[in-house]
Amino acid sequence: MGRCAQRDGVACSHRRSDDLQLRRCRVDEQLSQLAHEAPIAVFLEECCCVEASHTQIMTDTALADLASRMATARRVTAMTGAGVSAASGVPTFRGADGLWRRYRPEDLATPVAFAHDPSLVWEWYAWRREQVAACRPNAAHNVLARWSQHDGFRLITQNVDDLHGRAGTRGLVRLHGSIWELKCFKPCANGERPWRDERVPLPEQPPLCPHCGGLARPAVVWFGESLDSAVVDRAFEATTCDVFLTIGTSAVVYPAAGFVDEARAKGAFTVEINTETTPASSCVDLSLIGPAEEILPSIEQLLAESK
Ligand code: BJW
Ligand code: ZN
Repeated sequence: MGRCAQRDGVACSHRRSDDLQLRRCRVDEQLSQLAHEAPIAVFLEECCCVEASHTQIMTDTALADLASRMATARRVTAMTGAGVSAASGVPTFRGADGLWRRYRPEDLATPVAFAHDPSLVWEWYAWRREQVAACRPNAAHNVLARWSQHDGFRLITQNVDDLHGRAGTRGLVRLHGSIWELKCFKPCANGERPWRDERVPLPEQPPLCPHCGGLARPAVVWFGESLDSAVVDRAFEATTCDVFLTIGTSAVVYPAAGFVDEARAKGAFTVEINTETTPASSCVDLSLIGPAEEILPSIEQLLAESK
């Protein structure tokens, strides 16, 4: 018996075996875990060591259970990260093609880096603004935008691309700001409040503060900077809910990474949707391994059928 080559990680403890009965037992075991609400990982991509039909049963059961919880929940909160925009063509930060693979964050996403070389940092942001401008919201953004029309649904995002907004999301909590907003770097009295500028390219590089003529910066939250306290309060308040979904985030950047634990500690049923396992995977009640742009429409479909 060898380890599953495809997923030799925390969430996949399956062992390769020619013994079909053993494989069945493992699936049965996971199904019964689900019934008893123990943490469980469900792979929506085919796993080499579980028969496809069994993987499908696990997936269907997990999704049906989640949909029924969401249908009866008074409050549902979702928190998203860069993975939600991956299908739109926006690079993630830490994946194989992630932004941090080509640039060191400490070179680009800190106030010290900006003070040291504002032109370099603005070059990076100008490139990203150009890239995001050509992207459209995908099925994941669209499902979340439709859910946001219901009272009791909250969406917190770490993303700065504004694709949730463009999909029509209501009451969005943006933890890390927006690349479409600028503020004064100093900041001067009037330049502390961000202003919106969606021009691509910006007419001046680096752009200047219209109030004091000093350097303007992207109105995003860099490493070592505090998040807006009112925004954090809203996000924290949203962790009081019946179901909390953490979607497409590597769950390593705080304070965002702590919200799922906070929600679980307050009694929420916690769910992760991600193409890979993360530090959150072993802590949530249900870990759905697969693309958000496929899983969210499946959940939406099940919710519609349950009406
Ligand atoms: C899919 C998919 C598909 C792919 N479907 N899934 C030591 C311990 C604890 C904390 C700290 C510490 N040292 C310092 C800190 C604090 C620091 C921190 O957390 N650092 C950690 C890295 C350790 N945090 C801060 O500094 C924050 N401020 C703060 O805490 O203030 C108080 C304080 C200050 C100083 C010291 C201590 C406290 C500020 C954080 C700001 C983060 N800013 C950035 C840049 C924003 C601007 C910009 O974009 O340019 O925000 S960093 C970057 O990471 C960006 C993101 O919002 C954030 C999170 O990334 P995300 O969204 O999770 O993306 P990825 O790429 O990491 O993951 C994508 C995931 O999607 C992957 O898992 C894929 O598998 C998955 N995926 N396709 C579903 N189709
Ligand atoms: Zn200014």
